[in-house]
Amino acid sequence: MAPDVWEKVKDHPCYSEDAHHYFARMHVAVAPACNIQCHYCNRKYDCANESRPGVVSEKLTPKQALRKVITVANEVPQLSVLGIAGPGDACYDWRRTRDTFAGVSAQIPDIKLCLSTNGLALPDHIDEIADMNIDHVTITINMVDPAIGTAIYPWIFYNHRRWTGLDASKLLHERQMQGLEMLAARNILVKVNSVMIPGINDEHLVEVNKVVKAKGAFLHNVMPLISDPAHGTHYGLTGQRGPRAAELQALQDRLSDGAKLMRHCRQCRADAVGLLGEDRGQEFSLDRIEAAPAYDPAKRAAYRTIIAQERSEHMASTVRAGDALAGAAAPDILVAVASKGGGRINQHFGHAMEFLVFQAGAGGIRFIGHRKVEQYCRGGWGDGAALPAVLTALDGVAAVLCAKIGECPKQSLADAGIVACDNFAYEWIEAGVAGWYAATYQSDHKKIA
Ligand code: CLF
Ligand code: SF4
Repeated sequence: MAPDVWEKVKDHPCYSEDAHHYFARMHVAVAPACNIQCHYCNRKYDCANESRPGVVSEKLTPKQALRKVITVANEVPQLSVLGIAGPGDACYDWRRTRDTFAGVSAQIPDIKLCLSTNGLALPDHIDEIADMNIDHVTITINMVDPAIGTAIYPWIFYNHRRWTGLDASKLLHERQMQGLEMLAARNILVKVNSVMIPGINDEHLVEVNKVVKAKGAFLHNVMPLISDPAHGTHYGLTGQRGPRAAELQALQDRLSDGAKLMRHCRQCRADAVGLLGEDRGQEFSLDRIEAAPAYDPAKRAAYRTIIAQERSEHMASTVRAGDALAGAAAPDILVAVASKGGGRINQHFGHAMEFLVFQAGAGGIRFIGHRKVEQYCRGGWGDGAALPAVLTALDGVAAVLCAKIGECPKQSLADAGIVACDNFAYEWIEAGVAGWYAATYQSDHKKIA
């Protein structure tokens, strides 16, 4: 990767898979107005482009957002990115987006600014985006064929009127492509999010991937449709299903030659705070934070110094672990890892709300995604009723590596053909995966660290 690009992505938890072990993002819901309707969205809930459905606890004014960002920056040293990601559209509700970013970057100049948009209003704001040093823009592009768009977008609002049918999808498509090209021409990194909707655009996303890559997208993030009648969306109410984990993975594997793929997306809430996969938003509601906090850069600066050293050790360990497996005469298997960040196997099985899944084999070790689960341990006791769902989520996984696991869940996993192992507690993830793999499949295994 070119050094100037690495400089932009190395601390961004979404644009760099490695960074997501160490750095956190926060979203502020300041731009509630939207200029299109997606069949997967009900705006009483978070923007499905960038979040899992769930009510946004608070919509904020730019001033309230600044208060919240300063508080989080003082309390969460991992914070590196401020994102505006719904509900609503950051470019359509531009004045609020611009005022929020301007206020925050005046106080915290090193924070990265990141916005997410459906793209319709994007071309109108490219120069301001460039002037504000916004290096990261996500456009949700679900189709490059407007005929397919008619099954996703019932209407758009553009040029003071509402458009429907093919006309609406054509306009949206043209504006998305125009915005993508304009950003790429200014060396602003564009991530394209696509919602995978089985039977509607799943096959078509192969073409989307090719087109957005050709137009300069840096990263492509294919996210599964989340569809539930309780969310009140058109798809939810009409029975449109989302893809299964295996379908998503199969599509991602087919796209691996196209635009670089993001596989660690957590479909965050639009008011999420913390590392990807954790959400500390409730700790920072307006009623819990000071009226006029002053920014103190000390904690973030100290964290960065420590993490730079940790990260280089982690990277060296990852290379060694991959080398150790290279050419292994054993099968490709999936290993799930319980981690609460920092790149280590450092979470108890019962505390995990998700597992990171790695493929290990002759090709080395490759992160392929995460599986969300219900937390098994509830304040000191195991919730046996949660285990079947955990086992379902771990379908296809050969082993679970964690910091600690009790005999009861260990036996349940064994009965399902999954080995649970805490021998690699607190090791780097890849070293632990390689160590377990070698001990299991390679008779002449050696310690890999
Ligand atoms: Fe937020 Fe999006 Fe910026 Fe990240 S999220 S605006 S690029 S800072 Fe990240 Fe969350 Fe996935 Fe989005 S994990 S939903 S990709
Ligand atoms: Fe909802 Fe976002 Fe689509 Fe607007 S762009 S309808 S807020 S998912």
